[in-house]
Amino acid sequence: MTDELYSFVVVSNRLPVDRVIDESGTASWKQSPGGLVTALEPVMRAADGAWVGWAGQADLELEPFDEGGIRIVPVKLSESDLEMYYEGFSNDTLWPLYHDVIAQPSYHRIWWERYVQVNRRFAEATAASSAPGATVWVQDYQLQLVPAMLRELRPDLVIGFFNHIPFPAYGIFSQLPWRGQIIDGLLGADVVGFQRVADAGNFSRAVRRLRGYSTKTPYIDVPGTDDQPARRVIARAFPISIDVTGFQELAARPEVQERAAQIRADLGNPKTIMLGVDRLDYTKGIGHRLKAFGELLAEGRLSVEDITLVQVATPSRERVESYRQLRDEIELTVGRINGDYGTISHQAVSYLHHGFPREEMAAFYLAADVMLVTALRDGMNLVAKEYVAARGDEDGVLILSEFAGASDELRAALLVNPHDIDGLKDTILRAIAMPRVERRKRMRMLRRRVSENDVTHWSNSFLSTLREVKGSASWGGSDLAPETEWTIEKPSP
Ligand code: GDG
Repeated sequence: MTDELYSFVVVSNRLPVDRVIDESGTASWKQSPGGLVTALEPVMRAADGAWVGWAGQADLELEPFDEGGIRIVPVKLSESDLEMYYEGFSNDTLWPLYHDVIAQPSYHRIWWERYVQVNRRFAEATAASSAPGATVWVQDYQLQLVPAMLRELRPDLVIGFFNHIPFPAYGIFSQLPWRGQIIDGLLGADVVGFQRVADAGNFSRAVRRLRGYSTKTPYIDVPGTDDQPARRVIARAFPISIDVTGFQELAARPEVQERAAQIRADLGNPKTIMLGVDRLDYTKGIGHRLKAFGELLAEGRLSVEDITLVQVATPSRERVESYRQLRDEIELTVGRINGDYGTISHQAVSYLHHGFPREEMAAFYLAADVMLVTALRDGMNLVAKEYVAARGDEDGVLILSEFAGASDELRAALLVNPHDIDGLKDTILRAIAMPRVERRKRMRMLRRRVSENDVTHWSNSFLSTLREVKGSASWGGSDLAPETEWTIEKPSP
C-alpha cells in the first residue's frame, strides 16, 4: 500500500500497463495502448494522478511504482479471486446479464461473496491513495460496489463511475439476486455514466423500482441516513470514443498504406474485402455474420472469386466455458464455409485467431471495402469508430448493428438488425454495390461525427460534470442542463 496521496485517481480492474519479461528474465512494464490511457494521460499528469488496478498476473504482490508519468497502484488478485470475482461473477454472471441474456448467466453465491470482497480491496486501496477531497473515477462493471464502499470510507471524495457495457432493462436486471446491492453500490458515486441514453434510463428505472427514490433525468435523489447526508446523483450518457487524431495519423503513415495494399494483394486482389474485428465474444454476432455470408455464397449471390471475408477474432476469456464453446462453434462454421465454397486460389473466410499490433489493425481497416459490425448487444463498439477514423480516403462502407451503442451517433452507417439474416444479407449486397458517390457522402458524415466526439471530449465531458458536482455548494446544487450535449436521435424501428 502507498503512503503517497493523489488528487485524481482512476480505478479499473486492469491496470493500463503490461508486465513484460525479457530474455534474461528481467521484468519491466509497458504501457498498454488503450484509448482510456490516451484520454486520461494529460489529466493524470496535470492533476497528480494515480491508477489503481490489477497488474494482469495472479498472486503478484507489488509496491506502487511510476510508469510513463503515471503512479501505478497494484491490487493483488489470487488465482481463486480470478476464478470467482473475474471469470465467474464479472464475466459469467454480469457480462451475459447486462448483454440482455444472450448467454445464460450463472448465479453463484460464492462468486458474489468474492465479488464483494475484491471490490472492498479495490475500495481500500483507492481510499489509501486518495488525497483529501480527491476526484476518483471508477471504471466498469467489475467494480460496481466500489463507489458506495469508497464513500463510506472517505466521504470527502468526489466519485465518478463509468459503465462501459450496456445497463439492461429492469425486466432483465431484476433477475440478479443481488440487484439491490448493485444499485446501492453505484449510487455511492456522484456521477454514474453510461454509453447510451437508454442505459441511463434503465438504471434510473431500476433505482425507482428497487429503492423508490425520486428521479428527474438526469438526477436521482438519494435520501439521507443516520450516517450519510441526502445526496443528488447524476446518471446520464457519455458515449465513449477513440483517440481520433492518433488513429488518423497511424492510418495515414505510408508504411501502413503500403501494408494495406499488400494485404489486398496477398488475398488475391478480390473485388471486395469484407472485414470483422472483434474479441471472440458471443455478444459480437460473429456467428450471425458468418451465417449471412455463407448463405450468400450458397445461393450464388456472392462468389469467392470476388469477395473475401477477413475475420480477426482476438482471443478472449478462454478459461470461461461459454467462450470455449463459442470458439468451437465459430471455427466449425468457418471450416465448413471454407470447405464448401473455397478454391485452391480463393479462400472464403480468412480467419485470424490472434491479436495484432495497432499498425496492422489500421492496415486492415484501410484494406476493407466493407466493415461488418454485427454485435447483438454492445456498450459502444470502438472498432466501428476506428474504421471511420482510419478512412482518410473517405471510402469504405460501415455496416453497423443497431444494438451497438455506436449506432446512436453513426447514423450514416448502413444500420442492421443482425438477427434478421435476410436483412443482413441484403445489406451486405447493398454495401458491395454502393456507388462511390454515396460511399463518400456517408463516410464524410461518419467522419464528422467521430471527429466531434473523440475520447478526450468524452473524458472532459465526464470530468467537468464531476467538477460541477464538486463545485456546487450543496450536493443538490448542480444546475447542469439535463442531457444537453448528448441528446441523441432515437433508432428507427
Ligand atoms: C468494451 C465494451 C465498449 C481488438 N483486437 C485487437 C485490438 N482490438 C481493439 C480494437 C478496439 C478494442 O480492442 C475493442 O473495443 P470494442 O469497443 O470493440 O469492444 P470491447 O473489447 O468489448 O470493449 C464496448 C468498450 O468497452 C469501450 O467502452 O465500446 O462496447 O464491450 O479498440 O481495435 N487491438 C489490437 N490488436 C488486436 O488484435 N492492437
